[in-house]
Amino acid sequence: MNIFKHFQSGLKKTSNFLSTNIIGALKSKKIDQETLDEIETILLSSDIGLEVTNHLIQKIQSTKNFKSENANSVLKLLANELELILQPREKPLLTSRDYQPTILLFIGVNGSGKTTTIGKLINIIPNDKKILVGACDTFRAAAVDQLKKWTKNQKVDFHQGSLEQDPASVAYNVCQKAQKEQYDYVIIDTAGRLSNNTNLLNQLVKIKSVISKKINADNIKTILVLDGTNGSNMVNQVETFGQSMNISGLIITKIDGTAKGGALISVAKKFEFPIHFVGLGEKAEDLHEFNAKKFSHSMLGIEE
Ligand SMILES: Nc1nc2c(ncn2[C@@H]2O[C@H](COP(=O)(O)OP(=O)(O)OP(=O)(O)O)[C@@H](O)[C@H]2O)c(=O)[nH]1
Ligand SMILES: [Mg+2]
Repeated sequence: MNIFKHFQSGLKKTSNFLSTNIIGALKSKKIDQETLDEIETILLSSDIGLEVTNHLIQKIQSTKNFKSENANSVLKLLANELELILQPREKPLLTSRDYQPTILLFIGVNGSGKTTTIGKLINIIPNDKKILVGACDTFRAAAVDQLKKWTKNQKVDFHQGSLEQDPASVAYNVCQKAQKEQYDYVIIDTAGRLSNNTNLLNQLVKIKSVISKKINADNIKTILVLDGTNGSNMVNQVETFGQSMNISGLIITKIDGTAKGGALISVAKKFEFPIHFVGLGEKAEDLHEFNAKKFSHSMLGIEE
């Protein structure tokens, strides 16, 4: 399957919702105020957000000569506009300039997809890179096992502490090992489930501060993983984590599980953080580098 097909299939729920309803709204009608109102409601229902929705409606309004049979040109116009908004968020997570070791610290709320995304990412990093995965979710044995399983399948090295060991001390040991044994990438998984947000954030701040004692801040990338099915709640999560942690970029998962894929656009509009990857399914091959064109066009169910 080519990459565009992966995006199309991952965004099927959103594109079915958007294209079916927009085509329906345009059927046998000129584009009058009633049609525009209908399209506005559809766009808002996909969590695209008010600001972007208003912008899109204005664009449709200012483009004359749309006839009733021209639903496809409306969808194309919307896709092109969304692509322009998303374009600045494209930025690869890994670059040829990455230092040895580069630390990828994964953070995010419980169940957002951190551990699964790390498993998928290992699959993508070129084979000539030496990778060490550190399990800093020391609160649950199952969390360590879940991560270990991904690394075993893909032959990368794995470091775990003892159960309930301070996650920050595990992170410290992982960084020490990586420096000594010259790893290219260190991927650190953290727990999302703590008794409350303050505890979670304090824990993450501590992990990062301990890592910073060993590794230059420029070589630490803090990746916030967001669950795409959380819709506009993702915006709150970026704000909350952003207050305590210096976020380098985002990964948005479970796009395949929602008809509200438009929420990614709200996030892209509100924050300048790069969106490195999107999760389009549960399997190892379902993590894809974020691509504005493929995302926007697949979202509206049209060819590139
Ligand atoms: N459909 C789909 N499911 C996903 C995707 N990414 C993760 N999941 C599923 O989401 C669930 C939670 O994922 P985890 O990776 O365990 O989440 P986590 O952030 O590590 O959770 P905690 O360790 O509890 O903080 C699992 O069942 C994953 O298979 C995705 O892109 N698509
Ligand atoms: Mg986990």
